Amino acid sequence: MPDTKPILVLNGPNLNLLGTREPEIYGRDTLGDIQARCAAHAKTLGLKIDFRQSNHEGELVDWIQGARKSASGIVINAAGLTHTSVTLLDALTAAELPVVEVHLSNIYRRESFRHHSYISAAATGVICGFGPRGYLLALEAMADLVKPARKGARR
Ligand code: CA2
Repeated sequence: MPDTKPILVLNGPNLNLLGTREPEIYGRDTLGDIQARCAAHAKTLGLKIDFRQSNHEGELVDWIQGARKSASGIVINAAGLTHTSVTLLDALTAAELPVVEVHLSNIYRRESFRHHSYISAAATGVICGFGPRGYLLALEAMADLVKPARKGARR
């Protein structure tokens, strides 16, 4: 029986500004463009997604806590909270779900304060530096993580 719970795709503070500023770092796609690409790609992978953005750490925590029951995995770009938030790490750890951390930019080519991610300790894997395509790669990884039985399935 396939897992029908959606993948929660979470976006942290200021990602609602994508496409309006700093295109040299983050590209020209808006978050709406990325959401549309994720939805289309998820369909091809047989996944459903629940795509959200918040500028509020507590709201992200509430959504992660809810995901424990309502989602089969979490893709997260925690934005600036990546580098500051033990709280998000604790929430992601408690969710006990597969987690893929995504960043549009290659955080290791940028300022040193971006080189450390608190949330990576709760992530199954991390994808950074591929722009919006990173979200699609994360969904591909998630498809394997939530449907491991597919490997041996009859075609
Ligand atoms: O590369 C990423 O995806 C980041 O998570 C983006 C964060 C940054 O703090 C992380 O180090 C890396 C910043 C998100 C804010 O995005 C903006 C987009 C347009 C204009 C201003 C901010």
